[in-house]
Amino acid sequence: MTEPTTPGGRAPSARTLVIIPTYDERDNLPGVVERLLASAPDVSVLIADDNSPDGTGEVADRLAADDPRGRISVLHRAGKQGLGAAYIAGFRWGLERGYTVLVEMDADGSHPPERLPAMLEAVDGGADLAIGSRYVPGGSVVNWPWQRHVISRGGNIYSRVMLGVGIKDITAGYRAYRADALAELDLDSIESKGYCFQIDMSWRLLDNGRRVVEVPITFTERTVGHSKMSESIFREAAVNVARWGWEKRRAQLRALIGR
Ligand SMILES: Nc1nc2c(ncn2[C@@H]2O[C@H](COP(=O)(O)OP(=O)(O)OP(=O)(O)O)[C@@H](O)[C@H]2O)c(=O)[nH]1
Ligand SMILES: [Mg+2]
Repeated sequence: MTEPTTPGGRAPSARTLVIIPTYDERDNLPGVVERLLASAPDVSVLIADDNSPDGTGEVADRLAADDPRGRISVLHRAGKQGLGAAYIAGFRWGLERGYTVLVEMDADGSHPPERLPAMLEAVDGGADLAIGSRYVPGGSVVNWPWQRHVISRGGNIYSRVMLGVGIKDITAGYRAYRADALAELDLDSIESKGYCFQIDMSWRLLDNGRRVVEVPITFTERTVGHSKMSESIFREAAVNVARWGWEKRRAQLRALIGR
């Protein structure tokens, strides 16, 4: 197989930035960063902290200062503005600095850093977006009560039907993007805040004809800290997905009847 290369002739993942958004993750962040750099020693890390009240920002600064290879940077943001906004800021930071692959990873340990090499391999093999997926063969979820399974599975089926796409885990937040696929998006126009952001991003990439591949992961629910999932985040996803699906079908219908 001929592997796609960057202009310098290297594999796309040669310059990878892993963005970790944090809000009150003081006790989780050090372990995740340690596991990440053990699994993928050549990546750079950007911690995007929204001025966490629990002092995660200072923990991040310490991690950055202590890394002898200077692989860790910290983006201190003024206050809590949601996951989507933190990632958009991280994408911009990475694109400005010439990274060729940008990764989304939670700070709570749910996204196994040990699977990052497999995801980067998928990008090097031609994927524009590699999703760390719970719902393809080999993927799984550990430590969820049955209600969470129902909500997550239901959300994915709802999105698949509404949008008419084949991605099994479209709400997943563990992802590796090729920079050029991100660079062609209008990042200013992305307003999704919660996990709707993940659906929004997938939808935009597919609309641009980009290739999405799912890589199985074992997702483990956090054991420390608390969830930032809320009813408003849930509602945002439900309403937006219905709207995008409707707009797509209306456009298809218009094309069909020639107006
Ligand atoms: N910078 C920033 N990070 C956030 C914000 N909200 C959530 N995060 C981070 O985004 C990641 C995912 O958030 P979680 O609270 O774990 O959301 P979840 O995975 O749906 O819920 P859990 O069941 O608790 O795992 C974590 O690393 C959070 O710290 C925010 O407003 N700003
Ligand atoms: Mg989580």
